[in-house]
Amino acid sequence: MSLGERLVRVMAVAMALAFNSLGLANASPVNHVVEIRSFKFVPETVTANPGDTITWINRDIAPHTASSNDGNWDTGVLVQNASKTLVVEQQWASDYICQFHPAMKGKVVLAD
Ligand SMILES: [Cu+2]
Repeated sequence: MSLGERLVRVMAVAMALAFNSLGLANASPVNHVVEIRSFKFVPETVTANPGDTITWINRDIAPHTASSNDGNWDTGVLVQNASKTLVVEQQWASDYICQFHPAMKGKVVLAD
């Protein structure tokens, strides 16, 4: 994990704690799993709260990415059976694609 990623993660946790202390969020962070199979994101749509994590796992032989259309987040290249976990942030609501196969589409929706 790079220093930047570490910082983002620490800030996300700090924000989640701040929201919790204000009573704005009552749920514990959830890890959502998206499998990439046969050139599809499964499930295609993830509904998450800031502070939750999403793990993408590539089950295909071909390499894939999960890359937000607005450029806010990116898993980087996932080779076969590789996974990447990212912490969901407030500005994450976005469609996303695989950079190698732009016909592959997914979506992150914020719960609130
Ligand atoms: Cu792909």
